[in-house]
Amino acid sequence: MFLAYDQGFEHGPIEFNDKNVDPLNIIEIAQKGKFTGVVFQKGIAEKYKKEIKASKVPLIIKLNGKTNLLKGEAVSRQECSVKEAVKLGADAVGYTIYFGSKFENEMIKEFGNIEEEAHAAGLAVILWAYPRGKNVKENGKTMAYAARVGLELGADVVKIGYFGSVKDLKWAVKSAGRCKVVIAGGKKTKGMKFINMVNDIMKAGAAGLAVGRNIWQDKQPVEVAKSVREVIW
Ligand code: FBP
Repeated sequence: MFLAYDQGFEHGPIEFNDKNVDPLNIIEIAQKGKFTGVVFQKGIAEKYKKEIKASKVPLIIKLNGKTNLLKGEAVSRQECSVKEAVKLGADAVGYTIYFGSKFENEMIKEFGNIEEEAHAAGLAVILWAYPRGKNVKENGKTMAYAARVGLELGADVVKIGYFGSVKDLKWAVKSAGRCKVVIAGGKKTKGMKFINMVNDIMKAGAAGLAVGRNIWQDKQPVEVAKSVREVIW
């Protein structure tokens, strides 16, 4: 149950309100919501190190990122080293690959090096696996492919999207073998939609979630986290 908070980088502060724009608010939600990991970029991990440590929530540092001001083929390059993540107290590192982008080979290469270095340092490795590019559709089928490549590249956990089919997700989970599958949340939804999705993905055999907006954009984030926990455990 990972709380993702790299959207300020990926989408911009347009995602935030007065409260959740503050990383301290997210650290508090992660702690009170009993998340098993919180995802930050290195800048937040460094500036809020003391509070993150005190929260005792395991830290996942995202090693690459891109803004959505960049148009064209999807590419996200490494901007934080494994060494820096270790220094900042990370328990795991995360990295996004856009499979099918014309730059996928560069991202695969970077991830290959990260995986070796992180495992040698005793960190877990999480792959954000998104099929994305001019000629690629992001759907249940391509997600299974992305999940499989996660296993083959040595990720411990692969994070993929969910497109509404339990059957497709079951196949993605099977394709990922011993690499655990977690699901991204997407845009904030209303009513029970999010919790119903959590139900579905657990039925499909996913290990859990790595979500952001459906938690911290809610008026009662800790309550939503509790409902999620009740489904997962
Ligand atoms: P959300 O649950 O808020 O969608 O977060 C999951 C996540 O993978 C984030 O870690 C990341 O910032 C974002 O989605 C990227 O979304 P996209 O690539 O669709 O813009």
